[in-house]
Amino acid sequence: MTAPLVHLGLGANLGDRRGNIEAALRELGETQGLQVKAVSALVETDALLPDGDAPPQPKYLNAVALIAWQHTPAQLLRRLREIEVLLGRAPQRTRWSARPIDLDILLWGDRVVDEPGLTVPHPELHRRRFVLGPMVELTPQARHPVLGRTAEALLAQLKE
Ligand code: A4P
Ligand code: MG
Repeated sequence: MTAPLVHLGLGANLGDRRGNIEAALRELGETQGLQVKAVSALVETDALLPDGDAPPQPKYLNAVALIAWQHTPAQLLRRLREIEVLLGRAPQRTRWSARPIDLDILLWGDRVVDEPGLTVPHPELHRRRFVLGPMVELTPQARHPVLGRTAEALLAQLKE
Protein backbone atom coordinates (compact mmCIF):
# COMPACT_ATOMS: atom_id res chain seq x y z
CA MET A 1 0.00 0.00 0.00
CA THR A 2 1.34 3.44 -0.80
CA ALA A 3 1.50 5.81 2.15
CA PRO A 4 -1.09 8.62 2.09
CA LEU A 5 0.07 12.12 1.19
CA VAL A 6 -0.26 14.78 3.87
CA HIS A 7 0.20 18.56 3.63
CA LEU A 8 2.07 20.08 6.57
CA GLY A 9 2.28 23.76 7.44
CA LEU A 10 5.55 25.11 8.82
CA GLY A 11 5.73 28.50 10.51
CA ALA A 12 8.42 30.39 12.44
CA ASN A 13 8.56 33.87 13.92
CA LEU A 14 11.32 33.66 16.54
CA GLY A 15 15.09 33.18 16.26
CA ASP A 16 16.68 32.01 13.02
CA ARG A 17 13.37 31.49 11.25
CA ARG A 18 14.76 30.01 8.03
CA GLY A 19 17.19 27.82 10.00
CA ASN A 20 14.35 26.58 12.19
CA ILE A 21 12.24 25.61 9.19
CA GLU A 22 15.22 23.88 7.56
CA ALA A 23 15.97 22.01 10.80
CA ALA A 24 12.34 20.90 11.08
CA LEU A 25 12.46 19.59 7.50
CA ARG A 26 15.66 17.68 8.32
CA GLU A 27 14.03 16.12 11.38
CA LEU A 28 10.96 15.20 9.33
CA GLY A 29 13.19 13.61 6.69
CA GLU A 30 14.91 11.49 9.32
CA THR A 31 11.64 10.24 10.80
CA GLN A 32 10.93 6.54 10.28
CA GLY A 33 7.88 6.03 8.06
CA LEU A 34 7.98 9.58 6.71
CA GLN A 35 9.12 10.78 3.32
CA VAL A 36 9.33 14.46 2.36
CA LYS A 37 8.03 14.69 -1.23
CA ALA A 38 8.08 18.44 -1.91
CA VAL A 39 8.61 21.74 -0.11
CA SER A 40 7.24 25.13 -1.20
CA ALA A 41 9.12 28.40 -1.26
CA LEU A 42 9.13 30.38 1.99
CA VAL A 43 6.73 33.31 2.28
CA GLU A 44 7.07 36.16 4.78
CA THR A 45 3.91 37.66 6.24
CA ASP A 46 2.74 39.79 9.15
CA ALA A 47 1.74 37.73 12.16
CA LEU A 48 -1.96 37.04 12.27
CA LEU A 49 -2.99 37.87 15.84
CA PRO A 50 -5.86 36.42 17.85
CA ASP A 51 -7.62 39.74 18.47
CA GLY A 52 -7.40 43.48 17.96
CA ASP A 53 -5.38 44.46 21.03
CA ALA A 54 -2.91 41.53 21.17
CA PRO A 55 0.72 42.74 21.47
CA PRO A 56 2.59 42.92 18.14
CA GLN A 57 4.76 39.97 17.03
CA PRO A 58 7.67 39.53 14.62
CA LYS A 59 6.82 38.56 11.05
CA TYR A 60 6.43 34.90 10.15
CA LEU A 61 8.15 32.76 7.59
CA ASN A 62 5.77 30.06 6.38
CA ALA A 63 6.05 27.09 4.06
CA VAL A 64 4.07 23.99 3.14
CA ALA A 65 5.56 20.51 2.79
CA LEU A 66 4.01 17.51 1.11
CA ILE A 67 4.91 14.29 2.90
CA ALA A 68 4.06 10.61 2.76
CA TRP A 69 3.29 9.12 6.17
CA GLN A 70 2.80 5.43 6.92
CA HIS A 71 1.30 5.63 10.40
CA THR A 72 -1.75 7.24 12.04
CA PRO A 73 -2.65 10.95 12.29
CA ALA A 74 -2.21 10.84 16.08
CA GLN A 75 1.29 9.38 15.65
CA LEU A 76 2.19 12.12 13.19
CA LEU A 77 0.91 14.83 15.55
CA ARG A 78 3.01 13.35 18.36
CA ARG A 79 6.13 13.43 16.16
CA LEU A 80 5.42 17.05 15.15
CA ARG A 81 5.13 18.08 18.82
CA GLU A 82 8.45 16.31 19.51
CA ILE A 83 10.19 18.26 16.74
CA GLU A 84 8.69 21.55 17.99
CA VAL A 85 10.08 20.92 21.48
CA LEU A 86 13.45 19.82 20.07
CA LEU A 87 13.67 23.15 18.22
CA GLY A 88 13.06 25.12 21.38
CA ARG A 89 9.37 25.71 21.50
CA ALA A 90 8.34 26.47 25.08
CA PRO A 91 5.08 25.16 26.52
CA GLN A 92 2.29 27.38 25.26
CA ARG A 93 1.18 30.17 27.57
CA THR A 94 -1.20 31.93 25.28
CA ARG A 95 -2.84 30.94 22.01
CA TRP A 96 -0.99 32.01 18.88
CA SER A 97 2.08 33.13 20.83
CA ALA A 98 5.34 33.78 18.96
CA ARG A 99 7.29 30.58 18.36
CA PRO A 100 10.57 29.29 16.84
CA ILE A 101 8.57 26.64 14.98
CA ASP A 102 4.95 25.61 14.52
CA LEU A 103 4.04 22.43 12.66
CA ASP A 104 0.42 21.91 11.66
CA ILE A 105 -1.31 19.12 9.80
CA LEU A 106 -3.20 20.95 7.05
CA LEU A 107 -4.71 18.31 4.80
CA TRP A 108 -4.74 14.50 4.75
CA GLY A 109 -5.91 13.77 1.22
CA ASP A 110 -9.67 13.39 1.33
CA ARG A 111 -9.66 12.19 4.90
CA VAL A 112 -11.53 14.11 7.62
CA VAL A 113 -10.25 13.77 11.20
CA ASP A 114 -12.20 15.16 14.12
CA GLU A 115 -10.67 13.85 17.33
CA PRO A 116 -9.95 15.59 20.62
CA GLY A 117 -6.72 17.49 19.91
CA LEU A 118 -6.73 16.94 16.15
CA THR A 119 -8.86 18.49 13.43
CA VAL A 120 -8.02 17.85 9.76
CA PRO A 121 -8.41 19.71 7.46
CA HIS A 122 -6.91 22.41 9.67
CA PRO A 123 -9.83 24.67 10.68
CA GLU A 124 -8.14 27.90 9.48
CA LEU A 125 -6.65 26.52 6.26
CA HIS A 126 -9.15 28.07 3.86
CA ARG A 127 -8.84 31.53 5.46
CA ARG A 128 -5.04 31.84 5.30
CA ARG A 129 -3.16 33.15 2.32
CA PHE A 130 0.20 32.15 3.85
CA VAL A 131 -1.04 28.54 3.77
CA LEU A 132 -3.00 28.50 0.51
CA GLY A 133 -0.31 30.32 -1.52
CA PRO A 134 2.43 27.72 -0.83
CA MET A 135 -0.11 24.91 -1.15
CA VAL A 136 -1.14 26.12 -4.62
CA GLU A 137 2.54 26.24 -5.62
CA LEU A 138 2.85 22.52 -4.82
CA THR A 139 -0.59 21.07 -5.55
CA PRO A 140 -3.11 23.54 -7.04
CA GLN A 141 -5.65 20.75 -7.53
CA ALA A 142 -5.54 19.43 -3.93
CA ARG A 143 -9.16 19.35 -2.80
CA HIS A 144 -10.53 20.38 0.58
CA PRO A 145 -12.73 17.37 1.44
CA VAL A 146 -15.26 19.36 3.50
CA LEU A 147 -15.57 22.50 1.37
CA GLY A 148 -15.24 20.54 -1.88
CA ARG A 149 -12.99 23.15 -3.48
CA THR A 150 -9.41 23.01 -4.73
CA ALA A 151 -6.57 24.93 -3.10
CA GLU A 152 -6.47 27.12 -6.21
CA ALA A 153 -10.20 27.95 -5.94
CA LEU A 154 -9.92 28.67 -2.22
CA LEU A 155 -7.03 31.07 -2.83
CA ALA A 156 -8.92 32.83 -5.63
CA GLN A 157 -11.93 33.17 -3.33
CA LEU A 158 -9.72 34.78 -0.68
CA LYS A 159 -8.49 37.36 -3.18
CA GLU A 160 -12.00 38.51 -4.01
N1 A4P B 1 -4.50 20.58 16.79
C1 A4P B 1 -5.75 20.36 16.34
N2 A4P B 1 -5.74 20.16 15.02
C2 A4P B 1 -4.45 20.25 14.61
C3 A4P B 1 -3.81 20.13 13.34
N3 A4P B 1 -4.52 19.89 12.21
N4 A4P B 1 -2.47 20.28 13.28
C4 A4P B 1 -4.22 20.86 18.22
C5 A4P B 1 -1.75 20.54 14.41
N5 A4P B 1 -2.31 20.67 15.65
C6 A4P B 1 -3.65 20.52 15.75
O1 A4P B 1 -1.73 23.89 18.70
C7 A4P B 1 -2.73 23.77 19.70
C8 A4P B 1 -3.35 22.39 19.62
O2 A4P B 1 -4.00 22.24 18.38
C9 A4P B 1 -2.37 21.23 19.66
O3 A4P B 1 -2.16 20.77 20.94
C10 A4P B 1 -3.02 20.17 18.79
O4 A4P B 1 -3.49 19.10 19.59
P1 A4P B 1 -0.40 24.60 18.99
O5 A4P B 1 0.42 24.51 17.76
O6 A4P B 1 0.17 24.08 20.27
O7 A4P B 1 -0.90 26.09 19.33
P2 A4P B 1 -1.12 27.30 18.36
O8 A4P B 1 -0.37 27.05 17.10
O9 A4P B 1 -0.85 28.56 19.09
O10 A4P B 1 -2.66 27.28 18.12
P3 A4P B 1 -3.38 26.91 16.84
O11 A4P B 1 -4.82 27.08 17.12
O12 A4P B 1 -2.86 25.61 16.29
O13 A4P B 1 -2.94 28.09 15.91
P4 A4P B 1 -2.40 27.98 14.44
O14 A4P B 1 -3.55 27.68 13.57
O15 A4P B 1 -1.22 27.10 14.39
O16 A4P B 1 -2.00 29.46 14.19
N6 A4P B 1 0.50 34.30 11.40
C11 A4P B 1 1.26 34.05 10.31
N7 A4P B 1 1.55 35.05 9.43
N8 A4P B 1 1.75 32.79 10.09
C12 A4P B 1 1.48 31.73 10.93
O17 A4P B 1 1.94 30.61 10.69
N9 A4P B 1 0.31 30.97 12.92
C13 A4P B 1 -0.48 31.17 13.97
C14 A4P B 1 -0.88 30.04 14.82
C15 A4P B 1 -0.99 32.51 14.27
N10 A4P B 1 -0.58 33.54 13.33
C16 A4P B 1 0.18 33.27 12.27
C17 A4P B 1 0.64 31.95 12.07
MG1 MG C 1 -0.36 25.24 15.55
